[in-house]
Amino acid sequence: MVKMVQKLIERLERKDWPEILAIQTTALRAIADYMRLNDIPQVMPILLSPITDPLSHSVFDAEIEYYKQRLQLTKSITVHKPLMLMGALSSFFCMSPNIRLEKEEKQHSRRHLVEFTQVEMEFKEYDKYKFMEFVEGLVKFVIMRVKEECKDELKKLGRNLSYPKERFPVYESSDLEKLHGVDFDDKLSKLSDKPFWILSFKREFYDKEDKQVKGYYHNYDLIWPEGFGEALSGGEREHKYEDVIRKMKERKMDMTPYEAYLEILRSGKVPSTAGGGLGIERLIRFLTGKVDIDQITMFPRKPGQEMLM
Ligand code: ASN
Repeated sequence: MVKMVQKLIERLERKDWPEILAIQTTALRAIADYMRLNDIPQVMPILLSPITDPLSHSVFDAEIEYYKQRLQLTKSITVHKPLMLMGALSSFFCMSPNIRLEKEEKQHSRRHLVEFTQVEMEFKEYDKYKFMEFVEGLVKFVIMRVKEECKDELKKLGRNLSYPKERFPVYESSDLEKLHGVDFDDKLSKLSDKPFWILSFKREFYDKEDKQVKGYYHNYDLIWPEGFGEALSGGEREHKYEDVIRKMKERKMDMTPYEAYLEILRSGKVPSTAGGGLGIERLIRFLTGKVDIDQITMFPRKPGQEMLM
């Protein structure tokens, strides 16, 4: 314990917090400005709900009981997002805190925290290409601002951040897997000097599967270059009741907690949408050039690690 406290003291006393936090402040302001310029309103996050993102990998549930109701701490608000576009809103963004009690095998990934925030975005009637174009604009805007406004901080951190001028390359996951094996995203990230997209991953029930080609998903990941790995994931959404039921059955999900959600879908009033979530801590790690995500958070929150504070 004494040793762990000593390490925490050393972390809190580190000299580079002003630079890291100046870059973070600039990036957060750039995100808000870009959204405002594009007329995209900000909604407040949801922290508790009977349902949350089931995720496509296994984590421990973070549940509480409140007046005999089981409520989950948010893993992501992805299931909620399309419902927020049923009325007059055509898009929104949200700084959404997520709790994912990851298994300890993720401890050394250098990009997983059990508590993090993502910029969630969702757009009515968008397809994947329109969404990807929007995100590229956002990423370029943020990098430009940080390069302009944080020259001294980047220099002090020894970070040579380059501005990606061209459109980001787009790859199919199946092609990359043939070339690089299962961890193709990390391998290509190490070989790349600009962000890139990967299309089609078999994932949660809510990402749209092609009507003709079974197993082809209209979803995407944005990957940071220089080995920083996954930046954003998202997709076009299943919004039709029958498709969602079918996919929940295929995934052998317990539908009981989803009763209200399914009833809303059954009304046929949920529009077709596309969206995604960009990890804030992963963005700051990339911008600051810190090897480990743990270096940009003051209090450690790594999978499987004891939290002191
Ligand atoms: N929020 C992401 C999305 O919009 C998914 C995720 O966080 N698992 O698709």
